[in-house]
Amino acid sequence: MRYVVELSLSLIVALDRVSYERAANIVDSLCEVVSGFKVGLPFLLQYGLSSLEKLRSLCSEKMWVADLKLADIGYVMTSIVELLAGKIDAVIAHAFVGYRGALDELKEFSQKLGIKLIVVAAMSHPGSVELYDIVLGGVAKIVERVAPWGIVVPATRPKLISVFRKMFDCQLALLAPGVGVQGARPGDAICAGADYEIVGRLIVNSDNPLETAIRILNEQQRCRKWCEQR
Ligand code: NUP
Repeated sequence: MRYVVELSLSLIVALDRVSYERAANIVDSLCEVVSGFKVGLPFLLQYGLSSLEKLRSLCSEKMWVADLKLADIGYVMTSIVELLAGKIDAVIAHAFVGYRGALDELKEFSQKLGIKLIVVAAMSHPGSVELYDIVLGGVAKIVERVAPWGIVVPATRPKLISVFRKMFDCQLALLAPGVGVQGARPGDAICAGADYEIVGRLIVNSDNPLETAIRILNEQQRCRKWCEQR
């Protein structure tokens, strides 16, 4: 894979509605060029935790994110994470449940297990502006208090990514979904300060996932250079 070694890998592939066989092919062929893979309820409810373990074994050196968007009391969120121990590297939770009795317990528990905590700071779909953006200050305070490994920010609204990047500087990783089908162009979120772009359907439903992934990485690289020169 010589033609990608020069590229920094800022891509996480979301495996949502995809057959196990296709997911396995994608994981196998993209392992070298991505930072990680993300699975959520569509995959886990259909194929189960044992399939996740099998899939992960095809590319265990990369980051595996469980996107369950946990939003519950601490006791329940930690019970869920306990079931994922050893099977994933990171877990996504919502911010709006707050710190005390929720994210405080989740942070402590996931840290003990060596699982990275990622908190949703704002979402990529249009309805996110109906609530998340209105309470941005409150969400930011919760994020600051939790001090997670990373936050989810919308690739569809790069200005918001820049706001969070300024707010948190280099203290957290910024992961941006919304590229492709949801409308954001590959590289735009990187330009705004995101560390990773999360891409699902654009790659998963393409005729040649590897080629598409490499095109996205090239685009990210081009944007990175262009942004640095601005
Ligand atoms: O705000 C968010 N938007 C979003 O799309 C937070 C997310 N975690 N996601 C996830 O990113 C979503 O659950 C899906 O797995 C992926 C985007 O998929 P696609 O639109 O690239 O197919």
